[in-house]
Amino acid sequence: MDSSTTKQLEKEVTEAPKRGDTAGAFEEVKKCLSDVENTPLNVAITGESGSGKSTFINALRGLGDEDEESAQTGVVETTMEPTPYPHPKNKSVTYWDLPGTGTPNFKASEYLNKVQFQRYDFFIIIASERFKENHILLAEEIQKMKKKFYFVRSKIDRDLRESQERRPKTFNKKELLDKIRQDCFNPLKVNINNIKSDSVFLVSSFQPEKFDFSRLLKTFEDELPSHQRYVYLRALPNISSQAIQMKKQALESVIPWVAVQAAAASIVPGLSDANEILSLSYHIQGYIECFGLDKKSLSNLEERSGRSDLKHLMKSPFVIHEITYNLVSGELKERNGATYMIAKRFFSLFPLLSALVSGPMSGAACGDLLYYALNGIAEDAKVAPEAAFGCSE
Ligand SMILES: Nc1nc2c(ncn2[C@@H]2O[C@H](COP(=O)(O)OP(=O)(O)O)[C@@H](O)[C@H]2O)c(=O)[nH]1
Ligand SMILES: [Mg+2]
Repeated sequence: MDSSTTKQLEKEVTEAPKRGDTAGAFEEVKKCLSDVENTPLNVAITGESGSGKSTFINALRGLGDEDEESAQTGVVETTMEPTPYPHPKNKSVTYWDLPGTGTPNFKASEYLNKVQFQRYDFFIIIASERFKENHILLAEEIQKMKKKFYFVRSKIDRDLRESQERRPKTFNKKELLDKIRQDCFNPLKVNINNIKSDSVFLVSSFQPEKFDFSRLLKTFEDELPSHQRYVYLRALPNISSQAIQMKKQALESVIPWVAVQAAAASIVPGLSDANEILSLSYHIQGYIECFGLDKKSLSNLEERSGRSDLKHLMKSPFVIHEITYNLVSGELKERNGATYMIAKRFFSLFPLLSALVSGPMSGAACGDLLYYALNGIAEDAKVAPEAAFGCSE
């Protein structure tokens, strides 16, 4: 959650109770959380037909070519319209597959108008060989429109493989990658103002755990406006333990607020204790989906990786079992002893609210359960990159 939202919330929850409006303060927390979770993020992916746009979009969405919701790959593009691909678990994040740029008489400004450039928060320009004039024209035009763009050189695995096959004696991976990077960067450097050499990313959508894919994901995070960072991070694919860690930290940052909101259920008139458990269950289920550990995603991963043992490697009770009322209330009771550990941190953040939410299930107890659940779920998620790509990094 960005700092201005946090400040606004803190102000509201400090002042509302003074007006005798505790329920109003909790409403405000609820509204802010919902705004943060529903902030739209639209990313445009453009480049020539066949350059690997659709495959890259699937990798960003954590999907394989054969998953149900994946974009079709290896097909001739028939549409001249942008195609939206919402993130399967975070519907406010949408990746847009734009029509190919490789047409003769390509006019960047016409193209951008046609695809409604205002709609996108930033652009990814993909090429599977060198960047050409059309790519540069497009970047210049995007720059004029004060939007950000990133150059992605796709199919790096293929370059390495082919080079190794053709020149097995002299093959040098680092030299080849440096050469590709330079070849990509040189024409851009001449034409595009202020472009830096690290703004070209070498990726393989078949092996996103390798090359520059992780650096690309981190760069998006660093350069996004803070109010969009949370939805972006929640939607990260599990390609590495670094990506899993980034996602975990984002979810962790809102736990105090989620916990306060959950615990508030027992003191807001008209709501009962049961709402507390339901609210906690809802958020824990959200973590499971976010990390792709729900039944369907896990089965897909097992199928893709040809491994049938993944479910047995899971340790978190929330991943192993169905998330039921009894499971969550049982874990909450069991965890109560540990509450003191986080209570300090929690109370120091929200002295006023925590004092208010000190019923049988305090805000601190709810927060503790959420930290515990998130931790275990993120740990279990680390099997995903290993299973999908055969290595943990
Ligand atoms: N080796 C390799 N092939 C890729 C990669 N990305 C895409 N491809 C292949 O390139 C072809 C075109 O990919 P696609 O994503 O459909 O391109 P689009 O037309 O730009 O959407 C397909 O056969 C893909 O399997 C990659 O990272 N590595
Ligand atoms: Mg395509």
